[in-house]
Amino acid sequence: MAERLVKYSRAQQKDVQDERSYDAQCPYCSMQCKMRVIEQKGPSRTQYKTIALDNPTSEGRLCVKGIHAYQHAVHRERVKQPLFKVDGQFVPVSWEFALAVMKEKFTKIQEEFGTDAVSVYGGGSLTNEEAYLLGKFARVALKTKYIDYNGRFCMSAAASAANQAFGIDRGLTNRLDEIEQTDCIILAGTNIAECQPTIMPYFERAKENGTKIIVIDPRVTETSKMADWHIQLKPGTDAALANGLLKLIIEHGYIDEAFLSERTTGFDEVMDHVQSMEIESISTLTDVSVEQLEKVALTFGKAERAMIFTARGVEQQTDGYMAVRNFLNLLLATGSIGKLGCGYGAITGQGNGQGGREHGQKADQLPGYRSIENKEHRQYIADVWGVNEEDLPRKGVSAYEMMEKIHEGEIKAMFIMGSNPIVSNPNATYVKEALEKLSFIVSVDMFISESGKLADLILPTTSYLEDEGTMTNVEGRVMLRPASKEKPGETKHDWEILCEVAGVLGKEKYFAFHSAEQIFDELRVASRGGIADYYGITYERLREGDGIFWPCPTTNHSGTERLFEEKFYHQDKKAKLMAVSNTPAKKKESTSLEFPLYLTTGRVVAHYLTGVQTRRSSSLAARDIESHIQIHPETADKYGIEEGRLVKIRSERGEIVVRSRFSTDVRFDTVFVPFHWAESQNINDLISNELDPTCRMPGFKIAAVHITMVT
Ligand SMILES: Nc1nc2c(c(=O)[nH]1)N[C@H]1C(S)=C(S)[C@@H](COP(=O)(O)OP(=O)(O)OC[C@H]3O[C@@H](n4cnc5c(=O)[nH]c(N)nc54)[C@H](O)[C@@H]3O)O[C@H]1N2
Ligand SMILES: Nc1nc2c(c(=O)[nH]1)N[C@H]1C(S)=C(S)[C@@H](COP(=O)(O)OP(=O)(O)OC[C@H]3O[C@@H](n4cnc5c(=O)[nH]c(N)nc54)[C@H](O)[C@@H]3O)O[C@H]1N2
Ligand code: SF4
Ligand SMILES: [Mo]
Repeated sequence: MAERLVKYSRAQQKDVQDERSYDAQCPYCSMQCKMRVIEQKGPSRTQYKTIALDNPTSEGRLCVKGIHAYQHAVHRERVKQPLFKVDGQFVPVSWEFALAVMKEKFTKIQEEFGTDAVSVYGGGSLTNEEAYLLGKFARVALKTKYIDYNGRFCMSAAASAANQAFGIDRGLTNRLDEIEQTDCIILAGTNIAECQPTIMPYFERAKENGTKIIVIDPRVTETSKMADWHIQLKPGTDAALANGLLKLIIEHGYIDEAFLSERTTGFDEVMDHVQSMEIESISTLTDVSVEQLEKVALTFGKAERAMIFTARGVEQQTDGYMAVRNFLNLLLATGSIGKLGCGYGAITGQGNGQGGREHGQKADQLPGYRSIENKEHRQYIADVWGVNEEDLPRKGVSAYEMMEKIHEGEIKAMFIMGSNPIVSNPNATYVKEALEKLSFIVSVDMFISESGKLADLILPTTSYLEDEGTMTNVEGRVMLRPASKEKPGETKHDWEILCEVAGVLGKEKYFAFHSAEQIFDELRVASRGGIADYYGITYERLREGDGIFWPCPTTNHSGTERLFEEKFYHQDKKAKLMAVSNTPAKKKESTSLEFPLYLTTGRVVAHYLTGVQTRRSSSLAARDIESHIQIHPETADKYGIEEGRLVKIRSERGEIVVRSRFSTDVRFDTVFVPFHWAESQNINDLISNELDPTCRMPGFKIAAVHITMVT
């Protein structure tokens, strides 16, 4: 689709004295739709318009969030000067003062309690350059092992499953346009219609071509409405469901024996495991009839080409890693990978959720998806950074576990860049208490978020319209986000802030960068030879084209669009299957007399994550001004709840109050609450602290709750 023309009325034209346009990428989800924001200054007011720009991923589309994204960027509540808390109140201070405070605090705390007493908490909205620099900042400037980021709550289950099964973790193994060339698609726990709206036409075109679509979700959603089969399973039972499908596929002889023997290991064990199971007991566990399981298994098994996509519904569980592994078993057993129209997609969430998990923000990771516990990897990165290998810290702990380390007294300070932990972590009351215990918090943000309110120092950063850098989108395509709007007030880019703080800590020589491109050039070298190899990608190439898929090892390599055509990334070049239990070793929370309903949490189309940005957008806030509980009318009736009334939801951890919204789209035994609101509507006050033992993902998608109407 070409750029759309913007039409103005005559009155509007008269009012416009100065018009400027800024090309950018949407600050929200992983589609990274390209856009142009047009600013028109008149004598009485400034108005903005957003138009879509063409590119091969979003094909010139924007969703409602993208269209209105400028509203938070130009919002009057943007922080434009460093703020320092004095007697409980934030007062504006100079950058010199802010830097001096950080120097003093970090130095004192580290002298007294050791270098690990200062922690770093990052985010998937940061550009690749900033995510890379934040990892380097933690290891070289602060020398702390405690760094992790919000992607732990997002991509960690899918990432660890793909790493173990394939030896590499790139969200999509194929270009998006291959979706139109497949015969059958499973969408498990993903509500793309609300969460990546501009991806929908790929699936709609597939459907027009006759592709069968199977959606697995306990709720009817805008996504499930396009399905041929909607499996409305009981929350938390995806691992068992995949076992049922595997069992039936094996029984009907739909497995690809040649592929299994040449390109994989572990199938025999999976076969023995699922053959020992009763399909009826899987049906009872998942609450999906044997007939439905049969129909889906036949549709998937018969398809010549098939794809599976998972997202947080499957992954944000305390057995998320296992559940994803089982969907990968299904894909591998049928040989549906490494070929046209065959592949896997973990639909990445945040704008740079892909790049953000490759360059070293993770507790156990160095750039290029290297391991911080691997001697060779450590040596390589130490050489790139010009430091001694022995001086690099070892691995730390996951995001939520850092909160536990605060309670245990090991962590005394936190440097937060691009996250709002007290709203997005599970067991939120405990997390808030953790932040309150810290002796020093810095929040680098565009706004004073709920977590920012607890900070001692707020450092004002730039928005997507102002900050240039690369983002790796849902496809694994690295794209250059241009930014042309001048920085408002005294804001600085995240990367500039990191360089300046490192400078006052005496580490300026390791952070002597003057542009995002210079940082990217170091990142290229740091990633060279690693799994996520960006060496061949340059700003020049990105400026000229439509982005490049990693791995891209040399500057004349055209990028890797489809993975696994010849090999998987394990040493033996084979993919690994693994037997998965129907239920995790440690049982998930289940309903009881006291807590009779399942709570699941997620998103609505108009709001983004903890809502710090979208709640400040008047057009988006107008669509959903507050949180709600989606509840079946019959369930509501049973618990004496009326439509549109305030409902108290209680779990073992806490309680919140939100308004009821009746809907037959949700199961009788389940309620759904979005997580975009804070304080008395913070649903994470109800979520447990149990983590997946492999990837440390919390179980955001399941809790047992009790509900009552607030009279
Ligand atoms: N509008 C909007 N878009 C976004 C975001 C946003 O906040 N708002 N956030 C972005 C980010 S960071 C992410 S990670 C993605 C998330 O994208 P998604 O994972 O698609 O979004 P969710 O709403 O969290 O969950 C998806 C679905 O999982 C279902 N579900 C719940 N429990 C289960 C279960 O046990 N099994 C199965 N199979 N399904 C279950 C829910 O009913 C829900 O419809 O979206 C990105 N896009
Ligand atoms: N119950 C429940 N909880 C969940 C989830 C769920 O489905 N259910 N989903 C989880 C998932 S998938 C995710 S990704 C997390 C997200 O959790 P968070 O990281 O807490 O979410 P955000 O709202 O994106 O917080 C980002 C903060 O950074 C700021 N910001 C945005 N862009 C930038 C930038 O470029 N630089 C800087 N310095 N700051 C920036 C924003 O203003 C905001 O204050 O939440 C998780 N929590
Ligand atoms: S939120 Fe996602 S789909 Fe919507 S405009 Fe932004 S990048 Fe595109
Ligand atoms: Mo996410």
